[in-house]
Amino acid sequence: MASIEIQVPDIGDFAEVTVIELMVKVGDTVKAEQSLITVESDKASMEIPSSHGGVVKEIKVKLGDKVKQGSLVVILEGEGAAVANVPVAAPAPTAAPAPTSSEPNPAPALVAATQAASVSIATVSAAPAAAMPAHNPTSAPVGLPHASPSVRKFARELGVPLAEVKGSGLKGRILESDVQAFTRSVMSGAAQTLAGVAQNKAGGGDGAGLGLIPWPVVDFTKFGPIERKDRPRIKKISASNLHRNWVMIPHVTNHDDCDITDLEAFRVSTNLETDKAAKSGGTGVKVTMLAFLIKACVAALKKFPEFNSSIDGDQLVYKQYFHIGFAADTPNGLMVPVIKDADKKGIFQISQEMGELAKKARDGKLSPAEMSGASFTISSLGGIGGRYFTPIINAPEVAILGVCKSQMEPVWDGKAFVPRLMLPLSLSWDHRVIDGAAAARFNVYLGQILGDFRRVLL
Ligand code: CAO
Repeated sequence: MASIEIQVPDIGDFAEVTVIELMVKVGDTVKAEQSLITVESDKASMEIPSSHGGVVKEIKVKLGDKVKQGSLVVILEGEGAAVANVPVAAPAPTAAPAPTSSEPNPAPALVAATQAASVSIATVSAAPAAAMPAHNPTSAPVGLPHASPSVRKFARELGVPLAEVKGSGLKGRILESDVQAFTRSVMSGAAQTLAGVAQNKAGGGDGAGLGLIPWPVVDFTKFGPIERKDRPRIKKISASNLHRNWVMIPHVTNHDDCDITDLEAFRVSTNLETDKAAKSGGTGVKVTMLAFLIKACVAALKKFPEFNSSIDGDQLVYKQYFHIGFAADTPNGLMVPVIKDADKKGIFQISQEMGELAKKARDGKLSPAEMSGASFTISSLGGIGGRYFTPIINAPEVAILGVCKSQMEPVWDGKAFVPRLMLPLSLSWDHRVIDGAAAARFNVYLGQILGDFRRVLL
């Protein structure tokens, strides 16, 4: 093994430059032409490359040092004869490096990014380019980011908006470690890019995060009179949740019909009894179809436990509790109160709690605790109308049941068409957890229970 001294080459017009970045550390293996340090004059920054390959034995400069042509930069341990004082080639300032990682090695040895070059880099970064991740900053950087060409290239390859990265180097210079830290914090959700913030503000998103074309910006007044109103706070919160759930969960919806003729007759007769009892001092709690649906879903969730689960990394969390959320339409927007421990409650108790929670929701008085902890949700449009719809799963749940208005329909009983009250069901499920066959079985089983509620006891 021979020691090889790497020195600052002829750097043209610059008598003395400052070391602003160390790009290797002792023990690193470097290749010939790999950049070792970045230096800066008042006009340009340059990377000093190695003339040889080898392992870094000693670094002879530190941040802030003034160096000039011939200054010793590092000592390498490498194969072959020791080559001392070999000047690397003269600096060859280039324009902005090509925006792809396949750019040729900078020849002959030095890459200088002048301020003018930086401008063109910034321009390239802001425009979508085929070979690099699209980044659409919503505001142009004020003052150019202070970073070496290699850090710019690194940021460009990752699609990191350099103007948004805080530099920890000398005079706020952005180092490779700053770009890495920025990327880590965005990936972990601790920070957001300006483009991400704008996307959230837009509600529909600007499409940049998904690689979509931008959301159309239309001057509606060109087409007719308009009125603008602020979106209610609850609608904005539920919009963000719905958008995330729609985008992140691979939804599939299975539609089915079930026969609730006997159940509805039972419900109506029960309510008549309740009315009579109320007249002589009874509780007067009216039972609703939704309460029966909650109870029937609990039975189906017990039979198909993956519908009562949540994804947690590589694991599936099977909940042994049955807290059922139900969508409630309120003047302020959609709210989802939760019936806790529905498996331990009877139809009357569930109906009563539902009535109280729905009223609180409409009055805007639901507490966060009353809206949290659901393991499955039901969205019923039965009191309104419609046939089928595709409900959006309420993350981190993995399924939701949509119910529409029951109708009398002619059903073939093998000999004749008979009038039966049919309830349309729409079950949306997360295909990462549930398969189509399981979803079809869930709906069939639910239909069997609603068709003959005695099955709940089995
Ligand atoms: N088929 C036919 N009729 C039905 C029915 C069904 N599936 N479900 C309820 N009904 C009837 C009820 O029997 C009731 O009739 P009566 O007054 O004659 O008894 C009437 O419709 C009104 O019921 P309701 O909607 O007030 O009560 P509910 O228990 O069915 O629902 C609640 C309560 C809070 C869920 C409901 O008021 C509500 O807000 N629904 C909308 C939910 C929603 O917005 N979902 C969409 C979410 S996605 O945007």
